[in-house]
Amino acid sequence: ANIINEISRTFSEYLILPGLTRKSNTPDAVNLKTPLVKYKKGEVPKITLNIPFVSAIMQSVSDNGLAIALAKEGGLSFIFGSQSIEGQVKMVMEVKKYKAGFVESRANLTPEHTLEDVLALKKETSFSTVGVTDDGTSCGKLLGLITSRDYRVSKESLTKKVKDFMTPLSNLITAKDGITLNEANDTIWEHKLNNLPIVDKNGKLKYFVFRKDYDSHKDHPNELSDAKKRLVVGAGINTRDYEERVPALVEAGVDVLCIDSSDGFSEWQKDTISYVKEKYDGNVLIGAGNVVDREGFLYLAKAGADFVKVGVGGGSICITREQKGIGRGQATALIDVAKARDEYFIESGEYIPICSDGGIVQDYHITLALAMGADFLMMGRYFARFDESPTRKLLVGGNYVKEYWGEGSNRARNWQRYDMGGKDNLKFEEGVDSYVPYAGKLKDNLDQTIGKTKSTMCSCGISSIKELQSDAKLTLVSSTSIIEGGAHDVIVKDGKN
Ligand code: MZP
Repeated sequence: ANIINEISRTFSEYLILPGLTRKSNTPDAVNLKTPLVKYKKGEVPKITLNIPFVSAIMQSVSDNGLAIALAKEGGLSFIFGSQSIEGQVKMVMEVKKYKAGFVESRANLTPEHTLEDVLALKKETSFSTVGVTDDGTSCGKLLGLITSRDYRVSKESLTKKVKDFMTPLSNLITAKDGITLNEANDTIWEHKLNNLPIVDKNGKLKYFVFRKDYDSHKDHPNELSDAKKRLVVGAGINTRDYEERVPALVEAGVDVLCIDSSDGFSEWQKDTISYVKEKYDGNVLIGAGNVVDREGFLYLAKAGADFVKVGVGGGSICITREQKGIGRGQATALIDVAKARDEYFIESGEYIPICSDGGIVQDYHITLALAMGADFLMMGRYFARFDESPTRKLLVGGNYVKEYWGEGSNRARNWQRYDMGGKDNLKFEEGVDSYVPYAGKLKDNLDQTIGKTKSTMCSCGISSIKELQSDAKLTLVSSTSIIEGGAHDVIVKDGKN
């Protein structure tokens, strides 16, 4: 064997050194835009993310609900491919039909409000939607109004719907038909896509959330600027059924594909990329991976990948390293691949973005990954914790948690992701079925994470991801200095440490 003497390292083994913070280095001045797909020198990429985050191609992470929430914040989801082609197409279409260009506004309504009040409010605020029952009862008097349009619905159908959604109530979140049962903030359920009517535990209408047209495109969510005003969405594919899956996804309006595999340095991936590039004359975008070194990157780059994903075995639910003994510390893998990407750019004039996939635990790992050369990050555990992820919220040991399982677990049975060309079944597990701490709404958490990233960049006197990649100074840390980095030698009052 060829022995690489360099130690394989993870994010926690590094820290960032502060640089000169100029007065102009304010968080507002930090730009987190980043290319999603390759571009030629002097040109612009076909898709740019407003924030450098994509959600993992996993059943327990990326459905249409999370995809909409993340795209609205400027990121992108890859809808999981370990499902039927029809199921995946439906999810992509749900995202594409969501009309970007709406903001949500809340109007407080009590059961005492009359229909006239509601209509007056609608007129006054130019809200575009309002719900009214067929007999003209005001929504304020109605138990659990579900309509999200200006159409009328019968009381019976509403009552039935409400009953349907009330039944599974047992401190759980249940995603059903786009409705999420939500115990947080003492609400019982809310409409997942439009967040319209919110009722309290007794079924009384608490307030109504309306949607309103944007009047400006400032701070717009991640949507294609080609005038369609549709949110951007990706989809995971495999190297087996792509001749059927890809045309269906393209027809559904998917913006970018990604081959989902635990080990992407393979001829199967090359064939899949060639098929997509040839069939669509280079017009359909496709990322590939995962790889952990220069050779893997160059192989996929030359095969025509629009971006390359980096990481084997670093995912929070992943046991590939234990099961197969393959992988590489995420930091070392990323640094190696980023170097190859930069050299390839100089040689070929083609910049192929790289995505660091898996292993982000602390928010500061994000800044480290970007500094090490990642153009964007794929995260599973991070997004699985939020209301918008597709899994159940449970009360376990007195704490709220959400379910999160790996694609290589028996639960997901995504054998295509681990396929080595043999029979169609998963021979051994490469992932676990787990819980992650419930963390609330995606937007609230993302705002905080972005705030931290920008703050670190300001400390370094850096205002863009490109600068971070070229100018940040990183240092290795000893295990003793890791202890120094937390609260130490004090008795912390809340007793947690
Ligand atoms: P993390 O953000 O939870 O640390 O890692 C998410 C990544 O783990 C995914 O994007 C994917 O590459 C990888 N993954 C998904 N399922 C498994 C598995 O079952 C896995 N082993 O490793």
